[in-house]
Amino acid sequence: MEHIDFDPVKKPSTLETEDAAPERAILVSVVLDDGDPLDTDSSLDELEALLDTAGGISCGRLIQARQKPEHATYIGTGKLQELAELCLNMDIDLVVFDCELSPSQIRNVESALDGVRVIDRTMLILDIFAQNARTGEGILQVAIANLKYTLPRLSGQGEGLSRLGGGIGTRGPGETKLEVDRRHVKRKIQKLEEDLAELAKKRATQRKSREKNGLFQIALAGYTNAGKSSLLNFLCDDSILAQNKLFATLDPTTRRLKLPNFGEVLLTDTVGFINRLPHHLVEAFQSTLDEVVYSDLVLMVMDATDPKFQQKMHITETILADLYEKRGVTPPPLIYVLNKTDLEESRFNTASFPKGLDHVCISAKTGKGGDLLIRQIENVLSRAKKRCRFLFPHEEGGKLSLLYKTANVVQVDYEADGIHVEAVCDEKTRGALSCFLIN
Ligand SMILES: Nc1nc2c(ncn2[C@@H]2O[C@H](COP(=O)(O)OP(=O)(O)OP(=O)(O)O)[C@@H](O)[C@H]2O)c(=O)[nH]1
Ligand SMILES: [Mg+2]
Repeated sequence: MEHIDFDPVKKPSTLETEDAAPERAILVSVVLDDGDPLDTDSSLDELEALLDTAGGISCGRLIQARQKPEHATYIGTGKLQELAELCLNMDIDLVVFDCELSPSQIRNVESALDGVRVIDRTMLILDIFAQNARTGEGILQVAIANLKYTLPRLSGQGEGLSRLGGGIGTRGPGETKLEVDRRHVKRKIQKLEEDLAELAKKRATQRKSREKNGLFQIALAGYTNAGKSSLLNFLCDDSILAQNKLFATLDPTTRRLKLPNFGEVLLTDTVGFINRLPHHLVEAFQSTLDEVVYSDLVLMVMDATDPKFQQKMHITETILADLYEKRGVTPPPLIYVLNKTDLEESRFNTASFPKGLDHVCISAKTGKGGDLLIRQIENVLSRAKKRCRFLFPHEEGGKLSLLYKTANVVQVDYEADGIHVEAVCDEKTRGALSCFLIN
């Protein structure tokens, strides 16, 4: 891969300060009646956890109820004044808005705050992703999301800065600095996207070859910090990074897992979800999210101790449904995995979980419920696709077309006794061709 110059996105962590002391921040929220699944306090709790993950500390919260945001500054003038005083009195470095701000809103609020930086929820999430990206693919994905976020905001540098020179003579047809910058960023995005497409192609090929080998693919999905990586570690006896930080995992990790009554399968851990996940990130992470979309079974891992359990379950389901729809695939079967049930606080959510849904209560930490989960996985997979061998008499060769249409044909051998076929197929196809099945 050609060397990529990350200049326009090479910003150090937003929250890094020179003396390495954590930045002191105030969180700001405007309560709007916009149907957000998380209430203001829970959303701010989440913002505080994001800030903590990024290395900052929350020193206070400022909440304002409004029918709609103030156009210029998001919060009203009185609140802005209050915020300025708080910042001054509490020695604040940073203000984080729990929403998406326009460039001019950021500029206007900053100019009222005298040296305090202002960022929004998306910038904070992008910052954490930038800190946590490890592999080439992760770094590319974050770089693209960052640039796409930056592009419409380039105008935010102000007319004076954006224009070459400025003043008489610069207002004619020629190209403004802003246009040059935009074109530069667009070209960067295009280049990065080409590189990413190469990696995505490789990933798709790998997935196809795993499919061809007849290995089932199970994906761990769910809210960030639910315990997906811990569950992979428990099931596969591994030690990938699991920690009480948000978005600890960005890059998919795949491990082999031997199911006692089923054989070997592949288990993939991937990036977690969050409320109002920036859509540039979802787009950029499409190729890693495809590990979930094209799996044979999804384990939806949930933190059963979370007071906002139901809401987060809904958020996760919505994100998954969007991904399936975008790719035009039928959703794979799903098992709800209620994790952290070693903790007392999980009681309420496990007891009140809807009866009709396939679910298992486990603890990735203690291993409690692990056997049950394995059995449940085996049940679902046996109902799904299986690697089978068929023997068709030569005169029934036409039946092969059904297999080609509905199954993954792994191997075909024309022998004296008939056509030997190995294929991975679902229950329906197995049923239709059951008289040709061998073993
Ligand atoms: N008590 C308890 N803690 C758990 C359990 N499973 C995970 N944890 C803790 O929950 C935190 C998050 O776990 P991870 O496995 O990193 O969660 P994740 O879903 O992979 O999170 P991201 O990759 O950041 O999206 C860690 O501090 C784990 O130790 C559990 O069953 N019981
Ligand atoms: Mg993880």
